[in-house]
Amino acid sequence: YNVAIIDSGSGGLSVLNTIRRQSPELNLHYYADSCFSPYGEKSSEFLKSRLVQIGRYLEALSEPVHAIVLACNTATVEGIDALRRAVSIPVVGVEPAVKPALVNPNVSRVSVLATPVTIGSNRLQALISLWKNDKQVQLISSADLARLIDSADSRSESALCKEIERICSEVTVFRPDVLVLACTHYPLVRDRFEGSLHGVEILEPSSSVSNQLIRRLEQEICIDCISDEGLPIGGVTLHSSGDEGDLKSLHRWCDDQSA
Ligand code: DGN
Repeated sequence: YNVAIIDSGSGGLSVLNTIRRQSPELNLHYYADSCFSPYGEKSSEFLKSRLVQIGRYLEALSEPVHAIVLACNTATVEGIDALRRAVSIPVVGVEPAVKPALVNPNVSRVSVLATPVTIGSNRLQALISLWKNDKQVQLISSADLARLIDSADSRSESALCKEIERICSEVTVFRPDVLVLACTHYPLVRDRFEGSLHGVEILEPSSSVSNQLIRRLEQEICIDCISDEGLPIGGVTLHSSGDEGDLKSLHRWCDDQSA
């Protein structure tokens, strides 16, 4: 079975790596919209029209795609409905791991880190209001972090370190129990957050997205995706709206380098 995964750049590879670990038999197509990344401050109209175009491109691949994972919080907030209307296959979006953080009785303070679009979205606000009760929530937005993770050059490495330092000092002042990474790019540098934020649990949604994908595939096309021994190992194909260099730099975030 073929599944396509979309993100503005490399972020969705955090979701791809988890899907691949949980369901190695799936054949995965990864689409990075590198030519138009980052998505973090793009208009809603622009994101919708990009997603519709990408959805049509993926549906027209010579191997039929059975489901799409929109592995980008920003694009899910702005355009998942437009993408669902444009294609005839199931589309699974990504939801920030706010609920699992807030329903935990041992947690009283939660920081949420995301792009400006996600932080300002009604969807995130609604999720927080639904589960907040008497808990304290800190919202931190970064306009640059996703772009810096996408960039491979050494100049952006020092800017990346600075931005992570800025975020970690804001988080440290708030003293949360949990940090929710609400942009799929951020788990790719999870170890850097862990290195600076001792005692703060870090949550990200890639396992829930992967489980939701399997449920949708089972419901919609009546297949049994749960790995059986002897099933073939699927492959990964990388697609990008950018150039060769963008495709090369995506490789470094794939857990399985043969992708
Ligand atoms: N990975 C995207 C997300 O989850 O929001 C990042 C968007 C971007 O391009 N800034």
